[in-house]
Amino acid sequence: MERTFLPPLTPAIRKRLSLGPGMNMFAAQTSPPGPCYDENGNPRRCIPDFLNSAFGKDVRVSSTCGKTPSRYCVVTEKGEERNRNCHTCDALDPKKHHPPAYLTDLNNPHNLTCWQSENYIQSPQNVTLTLSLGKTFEVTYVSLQFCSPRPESMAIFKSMDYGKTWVPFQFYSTQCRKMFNKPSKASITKQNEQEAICTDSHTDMHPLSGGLIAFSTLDGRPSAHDFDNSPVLQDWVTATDIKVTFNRLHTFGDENEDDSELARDSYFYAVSDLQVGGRCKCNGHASRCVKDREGNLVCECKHNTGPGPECDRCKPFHYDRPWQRATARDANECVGWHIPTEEAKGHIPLSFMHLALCCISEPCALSYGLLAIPAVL
Ligand SMILES: [Ca+2]
Repeated sequence: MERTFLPPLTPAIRKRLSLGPGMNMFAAQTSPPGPCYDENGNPRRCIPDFLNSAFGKDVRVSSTCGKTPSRYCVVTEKGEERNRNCHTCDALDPKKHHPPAYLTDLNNPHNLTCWQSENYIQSPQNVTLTLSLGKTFEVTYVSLQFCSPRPESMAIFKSMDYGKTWVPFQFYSTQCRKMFNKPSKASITKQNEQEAICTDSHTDMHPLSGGLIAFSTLDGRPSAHDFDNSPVLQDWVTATDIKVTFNRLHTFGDENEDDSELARDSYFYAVSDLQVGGRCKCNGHASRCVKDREGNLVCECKHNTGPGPECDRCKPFHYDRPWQRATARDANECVGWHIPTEEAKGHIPLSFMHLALCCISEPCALSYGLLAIPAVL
């Protein structure tokens, strides 16, 4: 966690640092009105809107039906009776294709569009969906709505380094121990709240269509109610990429019987909607994310923070108090260089830049017991 190396400054000192007349080398920036400043121009925590960050994004999938036109069959049940209605998946026919784009398109409940895998990719083979968010987000939930039955086993992973490394977020399985070597009823404590657990809920084969899996990243984690002060959970919800693996299909156990081809054509993964709910991560110092010149998503940093995609540093010449994430109680604005007062001097980090600037100013240099370098340099 990037926190203070020094005791935080008192409000009285902060006020002097920002507003001391004639003491600020860099005039305080005009505080525009908006979510990051109150009506008096004082900084306050601001956060981007909550959104489905998967919407409209490309998802890389390891298997999609219809590369060559293929049969698939949808199972329905009426009492004891089981029916299979067969159709064709054809990637080249817009009326019969089920492309990955259908995972993140507009989700209209009256006209569901479903991505669909090839048939019977059964354990130990799996099917993966990988989504790059294009920036760090604080992820609140990951949800999938199924057109097929839900998987018998699946896992959700996150990356914090744009897909180089992955850590598990959550496992689902009717056999947690066998599939993922995890207990199925683990409790979350303060000691393990940054660990993925396995659950056997939401793993039933029924409903055969329309089932939902929704993983809430903070649900049941003890420090969630004090998120501002939990670097562990702040880290836990941070992600640049999300990956879902479908590890094992549910079946009726008929895939090895006489009519096994028909049975196998009935088992596949199909999903109508993948959502990743969260906020662009800006550490409380921006109210929105925008595209930069290169087309990358970046925070629109306020409070004298940035540049940087997450407002995770103070902007140049504003290092007079250590960078901190904004909280509900304190915006932790970065403060510009100034000539220290007697009161504040003991609390201020003497950075190299600070010292360099200070030494061309005689009063400042003297305050540190130094000789000023002539300004002509
Ligand atoms: Ca869809």
